[in-house]
Amino acid sequence: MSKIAEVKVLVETGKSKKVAAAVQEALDAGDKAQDILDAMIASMGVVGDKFSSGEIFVPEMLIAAKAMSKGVEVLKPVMAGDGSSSLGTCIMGTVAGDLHDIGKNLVVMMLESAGFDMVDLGVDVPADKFVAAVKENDNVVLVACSGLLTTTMPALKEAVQTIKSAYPEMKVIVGGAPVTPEYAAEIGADGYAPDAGSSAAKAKELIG
Ligand code: B1M
Repeated sequence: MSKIAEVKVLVETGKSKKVAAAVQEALDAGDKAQDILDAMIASMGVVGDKFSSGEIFVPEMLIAAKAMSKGVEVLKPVMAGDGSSSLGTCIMGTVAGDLHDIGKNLVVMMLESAGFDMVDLGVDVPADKFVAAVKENDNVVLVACSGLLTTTMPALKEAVQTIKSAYPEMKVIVGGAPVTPEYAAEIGADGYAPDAGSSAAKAKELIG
């Protein structure tokens, strides 16, 4: 089995103690960080499908998520830039009622490597907390909101609208599996990105 295939199985089966070493071995064997990341994201898709079909339950999803996070930690220094240039501060969080953080963490990593100073508010972030963070931090040029559940799409809308009503000129980017470009536009976001990689280019474009 290739090292990447091994990483994929370890994430799918939630072997968090073994994932970091396997990711490091894949890197040492010459596999690209992006390919390893793509394999882990695909694993989470498999985990989600198994959850949908009733084959596994929330605890197994959680264990797989922990395993993926261990793998991402190893990739982080490899994928991150030198962070020497600052494009300004970006506030990021997963919206209220939503506990999914892997996608958010990947976006944080990519925006950081693109040159943003990231303030990560974590998960389950109420709309007002985004606004407070804009107020409390220097040189905020962007707010990034992540939402993974169809049930938290209204919270995403509330976050965007609350930020925009407090700071009409503030650029807001949104994303997450159920979010579409059309929905992003409908709720008043300035930008949308389908994945962490494209979020960096979109964020830079937004702050112009
Ligand atoms: Co949950 N979960 N989950 N879950 N979970 C999903 C999302 C689900 C699709 C699974 C399924 O049913 N197939 C489903 C949502 C269905 C829906 O609403 N359409 C679901 C459900 C139903 C639930 C619960 C309700 C289950 C329950 O309790 N009955 C519950 C809700 C809890 C809550 O949030 N209140 C729940 C709980 C959990 C765990 C806590 C157990 C765990 C999360 C742990 C954690 O994050 N630390 C979990 C997990 C692991 C998943 C799956 C399996 C994996 C999520 C993930 O990390 N994917 C997921 C199934 C799936 O994704 N296929 C599922 C990998 C990650 C890299 O992708 O987050 O999509 P993603 O991020 C992508 C893009 O979306 C984008 O970039 C990333 C890729 O580069 N992106 C952005 C994300 N944010 C962005 C922001 C941007 C731009 C791009 O700009 C700002």
